[in-house]
This record gives sequence, structure tokens and C-alpha cells, in this order.
Amino acid sequence: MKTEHAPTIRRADYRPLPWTVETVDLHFSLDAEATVVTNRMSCVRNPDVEDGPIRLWGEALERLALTVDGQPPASLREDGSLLEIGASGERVVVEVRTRIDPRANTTLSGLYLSNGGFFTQCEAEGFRRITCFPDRPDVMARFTVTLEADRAACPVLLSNGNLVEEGALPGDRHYAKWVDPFPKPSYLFALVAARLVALERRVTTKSGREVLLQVWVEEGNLDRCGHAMDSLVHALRWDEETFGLELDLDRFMIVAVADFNMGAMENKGLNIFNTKFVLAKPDTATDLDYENIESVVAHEYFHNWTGNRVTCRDWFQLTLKEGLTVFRDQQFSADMLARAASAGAGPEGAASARAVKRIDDVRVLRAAQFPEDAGPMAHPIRPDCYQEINNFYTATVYEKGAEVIRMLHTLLGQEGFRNGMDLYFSYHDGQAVTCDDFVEAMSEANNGVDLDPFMRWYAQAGTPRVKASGVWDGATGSYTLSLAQHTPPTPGQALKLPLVIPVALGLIGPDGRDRALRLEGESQAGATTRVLRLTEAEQTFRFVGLDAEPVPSLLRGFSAPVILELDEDDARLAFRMAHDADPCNRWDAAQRYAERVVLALAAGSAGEVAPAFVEAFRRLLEDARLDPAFRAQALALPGEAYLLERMAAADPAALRGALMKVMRTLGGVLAASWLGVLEATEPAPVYRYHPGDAGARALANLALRYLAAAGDERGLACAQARFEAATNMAERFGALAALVQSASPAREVALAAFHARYRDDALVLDKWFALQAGAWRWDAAVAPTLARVRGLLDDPAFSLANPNKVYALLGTFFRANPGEFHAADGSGHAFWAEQVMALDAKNPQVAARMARTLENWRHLTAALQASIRPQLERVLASEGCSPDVAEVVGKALE
Ligand code: 0A1
Ligand code: ZN
Repeated sequence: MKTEHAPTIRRADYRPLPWTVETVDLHFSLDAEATVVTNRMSCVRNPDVEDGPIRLWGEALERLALTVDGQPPASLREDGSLLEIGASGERVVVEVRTRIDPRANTTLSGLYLSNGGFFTQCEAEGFRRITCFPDRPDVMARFTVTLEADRAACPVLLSNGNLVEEGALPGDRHYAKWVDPFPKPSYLFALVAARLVALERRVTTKSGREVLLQVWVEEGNLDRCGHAMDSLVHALRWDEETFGLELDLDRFMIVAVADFNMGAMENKGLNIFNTKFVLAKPDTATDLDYENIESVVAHEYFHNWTGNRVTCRDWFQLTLKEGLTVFRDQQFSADMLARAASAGAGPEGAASARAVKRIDDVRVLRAAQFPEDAGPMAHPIRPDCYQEINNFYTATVYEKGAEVIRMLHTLLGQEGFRNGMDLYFSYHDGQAVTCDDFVEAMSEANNGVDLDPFMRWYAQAGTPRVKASGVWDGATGSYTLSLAQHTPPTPGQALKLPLVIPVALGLIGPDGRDRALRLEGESQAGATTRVLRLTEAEQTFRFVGLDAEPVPSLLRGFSAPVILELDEDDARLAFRMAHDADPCNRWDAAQRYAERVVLALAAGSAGEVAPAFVEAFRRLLEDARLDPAFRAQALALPGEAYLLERMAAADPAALRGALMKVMRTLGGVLAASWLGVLEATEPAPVYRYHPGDAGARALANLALRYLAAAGDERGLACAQARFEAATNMAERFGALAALVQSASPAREVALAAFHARYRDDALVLDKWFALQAGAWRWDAAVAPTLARVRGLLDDPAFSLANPNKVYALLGTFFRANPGEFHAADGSGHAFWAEQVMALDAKNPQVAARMARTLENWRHLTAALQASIRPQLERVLASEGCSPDVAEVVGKALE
């Protein structure tokens, strides 16, 4: 049934097109219900491909005219969205005129309306919803775009590249003409026609060119653009300094739009952003918002080279641009945090800020990507097939893809990696290429190092397991470490080959200090951390010259995206929590210990939280020498989604009960220390986005969370007082979140006050929705969260048409609140099906993202599976089920 919806597309079937497009001249007569697009393409025959028709794709278009060199086409064949036009000679001009209805376009792909303005989203295949075109990334054309619209409704007319002409037209209309000097694939096309204002800045690039930077927003938001602009300038400088890459246009624009399916989009010279990743001022944005804006602005900016100048040959290569660009934005953010931290806290502060950023990235990978790798949609970072490409903008392609690039960076070193990047650009600037091209450039720039075995990371799905064990020989002072790797089968991929896994390792002595490392056969000891290359199924490494039995610290800095299996007793985890010189591993030791404690409680094999665990936590909490940001990370429990995946026959209710118990215990037993943290961190008089301040706030907010969970009166009073006195959102939201996650009736009062204050602020209301959807039931007398979520669907501020609202309310409930969503009576599952179907009728991409929240249903208990299956079947059988949702649900049921 689902295959009717969508045929499978295979990477192996890639063929270049017989005809490509050299230049395209687009004219838009913009109208909310009837926009007319005139498209003149200069098509050229591809000399390397045998004869064939001109292939264009078009979807949801009304075709008004089509000519080839001014004449009706010699032949025309239509097959679904594909149009094949017979043509002869070497070059022809094809002209297509189409009419579209932006108002009726609720998919937010193609040309659509948001708050009266026109916006586009073309990646991956949205351009075909605007005009007929060879809408594939390997067709790179030079675009000229003329926009024509009502001047009062749309005073601002933007497209890619440079503005070359503008003027008035009869009937209160006006026009603007834009020329993009760089050939680009159609997915990078964009237009905006709306009532907007811009924050502007002029900067000089490293070669001395002056460029204009603009952040376009609705008028009332002009006071919230400063941080996005600063982030853009920092990103521009960083790419110059780090990779020698300069902005290539005279003008670079960011436009914020409230209705957007994803985070942001890197259209050439005209990035379009979800408002969530642009707008910030202290009264409305948390530290996390500030951090996210900086990284998303940078991410899109970095795409100008990794994605736009060098693009993907086909969509299977998506990680070529996404994995690499995520890696670049992670490095950028780490550098920015380190630079800011070093100003107050010196090199140690800088190192800690970097580590905290790395821990954040690892948390995201474990929470989002590991479950994907263990589910029915598991795919390699370069998939072999898909039904709907929009379903493959995944944590695997992005985050695991970034880990793969990071491993290359680790294996080749900073300089080797940079040389590889330089060579990659020198070979492929202006081209649409593959992941192989990238890795080949890396190899060639590094003395032809054989990276063929490394390519398996691109081909194999699933999270590899690395099993480690060590044997100490006191007589010779040697320690033999055995490493074995194994990747479990994933759908369609039963057999896995060994991967190249960089394992960064340290050996800690009984005094808690790292030992200098010397492998057998080496003449002298070297650094205290080194990278072992695990390339076989099993390998051993013998370290010599040791004075005592060491404790291994493996995978330092999370040097590979794997699950480490290492038998460590509680005492050893506590030892590493206290002493591991690698902050990432110190954090990980705390996570492992917490996981063990929580899962034992959930399984009923422990009745209470072990005092030794509480003491290990206490030591971290009370160690004032440790960076507060690090302590906030190390003292936060592992994510619920990650823990669920670690349970056999996952039982969300039991897990929730265990997490509550652990939080209550840690909050109650350590109350005095948490209160000490709060006393030591009086709220700052003026908000500043700075890692030092943000770290202190994160720790204080965590203290409030634990105290509120434990029902500690002093903690609750403090949360209430901080909520009321807060001068910024970071503190206000932190205090509110603590109150909401408590049994205290103060939570309702605070939620109401928050709502009253921000009733007209869409982005802040998203937080208000999310907090309620994510609420645990600390007070058993309170109605299930589902009832609350249902009620909020009718809130005047909620709309199924706005993705941010859907993600805040439904996304949070389905993904971040398993304890409530998976209620034993199945009410949550029926609700899920209703909402997925309602969304699917409007916006299949968003519906599919919501549908994915149940993809790992087979990991749950048998009773829950029995409740979920009929709901999955109901959605798949529903009339008009989109290919997007059908792929997700179909694979979940396979
Ligand atoms: N390329 C963008 C993400 C993006 C992908 C698809 C979209 O619509 C379906 C929108 C944005 C990025 O990586 O930021
Ligand atoms: Zn991207």
C-alpha cells in the first residue's frame, strides 16, 4: 500500500541529465492567489550523455504556456511530476509560464505566504512547485530574477545575488531585478516580498572588499536582531581566519519568517531563517536561544562554501554539505565560547568552555541519533535509497555526518585537514560532487593516505559497539588493552565490516593523575592522551613502563560515535567522576553511573538510590574549583530518550518513576549544597550572553530544578522569588521550568503570569506551550498531561499551520515526555494518530517529523506495542496519507 505512495529512489541509479540549464530568467508577478511565473531557460545538451529529452519537474502548478525556441514543443510527455520535452540541436530556449496559488500552499515548500508576505523554501525539491525545471542539484544555472508586486503590501523585494534595477509600475505596483553571478542549483533559489525592515552593517572582507550585511525582520522586531548580526560578523571572520574562505557577494542577507518547517536555509546570498534562530533580546531569549542563534547563523553562512560553491551531485550526498557544515559550526561555536571564556577565566576557562560545548554535542547525538540508528529508519550517513528525501534531513546525516568529519580531522590533524579542504575547493569550486570526491581530496592532500577503509563510515548504518578490557601485569608494569568492535545489523544491512575508529585514550594512575603513555616497542613515553586506531575486529595495545595498575579513560573527547562497552564497577565510575583529566569522560562517567542507578530502579532491582552515588554527585557539586557550566552538565541526568533506548522492553512509566525518585533524592539529600549554589550565584544585574554568566545561570537553574523536584520549601520559594524578580528570560524561564516540574501549586500561578506578560509574543509562547507539554506529573492528583495538551490545542495562540507551535506543543509531548505520552490506556497513542493525520492534510513534512516520534515503538513493552500498532496502521491506511508519512509509518510497521 505504501509503495503506491512513493517509489524507492536509489543512489546507484544516478545518471546525469541529457540537457542542463546554463541561464535562467525568472519573472514573478506576485499575487496571493494567482502568482504568474515566467521562466526562460537556456538549455544546453550535455555532451557526455547520450541523446534524450529535456527533463523538467513540476508540481502543484497550472501550466499556462510552454515553448521551445518560441514554438510549441516537437514532443511532450508527462509522467506524474516529470515532463519530457523532445528537442534537437545543441542549445534551445525553453519558456514556461505557470500559475500558482501561494495562499493555498500550506506545505511551506515552494512559494507561500506568511503574515502577508511571500517567502520561498526550495530545498530539497520545492523549486518544482514554483516552475518547471530540472530540479536537481547537479544542474547549476545562472539566475536572473525579476519580482513584481504591490508596493504597499510588499515594499521589500529580495532575491539571490545583487540588486541591479528597481522601479515603479502602474497600478501601485513596483519591481526589482536581481542577478546572481554564481551558477547554482535550483534548491538555492529564494525570493522574499514582504513588509520588512533591516538592520544593516558594512564590513570589509580580508581581501579589502566592502560588503553589506542585512538582517530583515518585521518592524517590531528590529530590537532583536543585534545578536544575529554579531553572529554573522563573527562567522564571516572565523571562516576567513580558519579556512581562508571569504564572502563572495557584495551583499549578504538574512530574512526571518515565522512560518518555516526547519531551522534555516542557506539560499545563495539570501538566507531565510525561522524567527526562532534570529530574534533575541534579554527579555525574550534564554542563553540556549542565544547560543543556537549564533550556531545556526554560522551554519547557514558556512554553507556558502560547503554547500553552495561546492554542492551535492544528488541528494544521497546530503551529508557532504551537512555533516561538514555541522562540523564547521561546532568548531566555530567552540572557538567563540573559548575566546569569550578565556577573557575572564584564562586558558583553563577556555578549555572548559570547549569541553562543555563538546558535551552538548555528544548529548544531542546520543539523544537523537543513537535511537535513529537503532530504529526502522536507520541509514548510513550517505543513504542508498529513500522514498521521500525530506525524511532524510536526519540526525544521522547531520550529526553523525559531523562526527565522521571530526574523525577525519582527528586522524589527519588540523593542518592535514585544512590542506584537504584547500584541495577540495581547488578541485571542485563551482561543481556538484560526491562524498568520495571530498574524501579523495583529503587523501591526496595527506600523502595519499589510504582512506578507502574509512569510507565504510559512509556506507554502514548502526552505532558501532567498542568493547574494551584490560589486563594488568604487575611484574612487568605493563597494561594490555583489548579492543573489539562490532556493529549490530540494521534494516537491510545484516553484515557489517570493521570500521576505522580513532580511540583517544588516557591511563589514570591510582593517585588520579594521568600517566605518560608508552606502547611496547617505543623508546620513550609520550603524551598522556593518544589516539589509537582501531581498524580490525579485535586489536590489543600493550602499554609499558607503568608504576601501578591504571584506570583506562577511553574515547576521550568522544573521539568516535560509538557505544563503549567497558565493565566498570561503581567505585571506578566514582573515581573517574572525580579524577578523569578529560572533562568529556568525567561527564560521561557521571552519566554512566546515573544510568546504572536509574535503570536499576526502573527495573525494580534497587529500591533506593545508593548513597555512594549521591556522594559521588556531592563531590562534583561541591567542588567550587570546577567550572559551573561543567558542573551543570555533569549533574544533569542522562536524557530520557537515551535512557529509554538503553532499556530492554522499555517501560516509560517505570523509567519516569525512577527518574523522579533519583531527582527527589539528589534534591533532598543534597539540598544544603544546592541552596549553597543559589546563594553563591545571585542573579546578574544586567544580562550578558557570555559563557561564564550562562554557566552560572545553568547551574543555578539546575539547583532550582532539583530542589523543586524534592519539594524543598526554600528551593521553591527561591524559584518563585527569582521568577518574579528576573530581569531576563534566562533566569525567568529557568525558575519557571523548575516550578512547572514540581508538585507546588505555585506552578500554575507562575505559568499564568508568564502568559500574561508574553501573550503577544509568538516565540515566547512557544516556550509556554513546550513547558506544559513536557511537564511530568509530580503531583499525582493532577490530570494527565494529555488533557492539558488537548486543551492547549484550542488556545487562540496555537495553530497547526505554524511548525514552531506544532514542535513546541505536540513535538515536546511526543518526544520529550514519554512518561505521559505512553499512558497505559493508549490515549496518547490515539491522540498521536489524530494529530499526525490532521497535520498531514496541511504539511506532510511536519507531519512526518511528528510521525517519527513513534518509530522506535518496538523497543517498548509488549502492552504498549499492542496499543501503538493499530494507531500506526490507522495512519498508514488513512485516505490521502502523504508519501512522507507513509515512508515513516510504513518502515515502522515493516
Ligand atoms: N539546508 C538547511 C536545512 C533545510 C533543509 C530542508 C528544508 O526544507 C525542507 C529547509 C531547511 C540547513 O542545513 O540549514
Ligand atoms: Zn545545513
